[in-house]
Amino acid sequence: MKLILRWFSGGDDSVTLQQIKQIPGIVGVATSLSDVPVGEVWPLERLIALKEEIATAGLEVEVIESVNIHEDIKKGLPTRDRYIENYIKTLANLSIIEIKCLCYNFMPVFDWIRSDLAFKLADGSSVMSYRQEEVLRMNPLNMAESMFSKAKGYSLPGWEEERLAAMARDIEYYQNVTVDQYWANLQYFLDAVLPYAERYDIKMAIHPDDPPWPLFGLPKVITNAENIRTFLALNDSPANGLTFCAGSLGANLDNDLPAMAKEFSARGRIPFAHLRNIKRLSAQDFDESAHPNSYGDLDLFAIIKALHDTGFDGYIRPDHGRMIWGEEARPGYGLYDRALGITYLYGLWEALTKLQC
Ligand SMILES: [Mn+2]
Repeated sequence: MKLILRWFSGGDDSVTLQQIKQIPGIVGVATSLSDVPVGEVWPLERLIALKEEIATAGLEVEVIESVNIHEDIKKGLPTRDRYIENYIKTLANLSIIEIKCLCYNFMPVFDWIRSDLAFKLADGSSVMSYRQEEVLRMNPLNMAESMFSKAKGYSLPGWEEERLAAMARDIEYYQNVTVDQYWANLQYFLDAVLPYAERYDIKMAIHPDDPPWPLFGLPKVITNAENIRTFLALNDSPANGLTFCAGSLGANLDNDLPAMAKEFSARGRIPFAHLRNIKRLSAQDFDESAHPNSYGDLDLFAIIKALHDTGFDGYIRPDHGRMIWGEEARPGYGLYDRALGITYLYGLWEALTKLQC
């Protein structure tokens, strides 16, 4: 098991590699080249420079998060083959800098959604929050504007500008795409890419839909245990895996996270885990919360135990954190609370390891 932190390259992060290196237990970062337009090949020379920059700080980079998937692939358009070809070329370049795991998602149009990126709690900390009614009230295009205006000038992962321009047209398009067609489009992508991922020794790790339910008539597929089984059955390659995001999957009350972690980790299909907690306010409303069990509704201990018991040897990151101690940073990605969160996870893992001996 390796503990890592997400870090945004190219001067787009308030947190430095040196600060990350000082957090106990952390061996590396998950990062990306977020300025490469979706669908284009990631240039090898830039990847080599990125790896060097991270290595100079004494850290590893074995996880990329994310290489986003062009909308034409998700729509199943004839033009998808060109973008899939580029994706495979990017995989080849990633293998040269020895990337072992690639997190991606297959969410149509929008990436993750929150109604507030800095919701104030009584203790003065702020968190990202989700209120279903507020999201439904917002015209989807207003939502993009609202996400940008609350991002404090930082780019938001998954909310790339070139993607937003076509948003209205895309939402319209998906109204006529059935869930079955959407699964077929995902399978087409997997069948094309996974043989190369295997050859390059890169585990593909799909991120669940966040939140894990349909919105604005858009198909959502990576939402619960049954759908994840369907996903894994689309292609049996050992490179076909899941980013087990506790916060995303945990927003659905019906998801039994420890059982899911156990099942999919035992099958060797969880190369990467995002472990964070949420406080549920109702079936479709929640606040992100501090990591320890008593601060949220998810049993992080039981989840990490399920991973530990099944011989998990992938990567874990604390995912998002609250904003505390007056920190100014990209929403969800400050230094302080993620450092607290990862130290908690590190402690749980150490205790489980010692109890086993
Ligand atoms: Mn996540």
